[in-house]
Amino acid sequence: MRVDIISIFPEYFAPLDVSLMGKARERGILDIHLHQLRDWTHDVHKSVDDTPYGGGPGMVMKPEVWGEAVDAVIEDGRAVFGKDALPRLIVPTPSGRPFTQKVALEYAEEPWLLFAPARYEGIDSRVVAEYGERLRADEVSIGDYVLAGGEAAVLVMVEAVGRLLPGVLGNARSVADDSFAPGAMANLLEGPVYTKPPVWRGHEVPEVLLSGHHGRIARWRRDEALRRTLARRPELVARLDRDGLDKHDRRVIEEFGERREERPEERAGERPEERRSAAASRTSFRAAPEDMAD
Ligand code: JD8
Repeated sequence: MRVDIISIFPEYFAPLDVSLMGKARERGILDIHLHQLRDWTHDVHKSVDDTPYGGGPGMVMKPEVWGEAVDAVIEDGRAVFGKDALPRLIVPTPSGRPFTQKVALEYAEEPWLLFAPARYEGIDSRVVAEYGERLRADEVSIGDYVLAGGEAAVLVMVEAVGRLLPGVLGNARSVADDSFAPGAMANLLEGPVYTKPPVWRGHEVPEVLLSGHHGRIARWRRDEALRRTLARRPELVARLDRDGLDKHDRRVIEEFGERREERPEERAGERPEERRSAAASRTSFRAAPEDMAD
């Protein structure tokens, strides 16, 4: 996969030289090109921003500079992909569509991504409009908090996509096991993990994990993942497809609800919306009569 990144802080992407992404580049699986946006300015101050039309705080990034930069980088890539090739343009912005594991899996199928991280108040909106007529241009957000610029979001997305590329992750872990990945544990949070020693500062590793009984271990891990998801992300449980839940799952969800009712102190740190949605997820999973059999 080819990845181009245009930024006024290309040095921000030094982390892509190390660890998993660094190895993916060494192996030629990931081909990352960094570009300094100011290389497409023509004034002595290398200006990339100007005051916002309509007034208001801050500065907006100039369309002409981004236009020249994106056009030049597309020409670069066409030397590799062919004269009509076009990248998928990805513009991080707090007002973008959520970047999710599903979007990461989609991007991992692309041969060529072009990231346009901005600064200031963002890029003149005509740039995305202009390129949106010629290629797939996505405005995406990595989360409901405000960053100072798009670079950190690009780092997040390149790692989330890069680790999905064939040959990047050792076989120690397959992406199929990821939280939020399609499949059995889809949309369940990872459960707790442990390694040696069996006792640390008086804290013991759960006995079942030392039992060697793979069936019980798998069951325990699923239960823990369910409980953690119910406690921290009940809206994800509500999204679980009911047919993917077995009788035991439904009982775990039921008991979680009961325990909450019995021990409201457990809910001490719980935010009202968590309380409400936990209640919601419980009712929608009220155990079916056949579950209560034994
Ligand atoms: C790109 C400029 C800063 C944003 C005025 C603060 C993504 N999840 C996310 N949070 N924030 C961003 C993000 C913030 C950015 C830019 C992405 C470019 N800023 C601006 C508007 C308000 N400042 C993001 N993805």
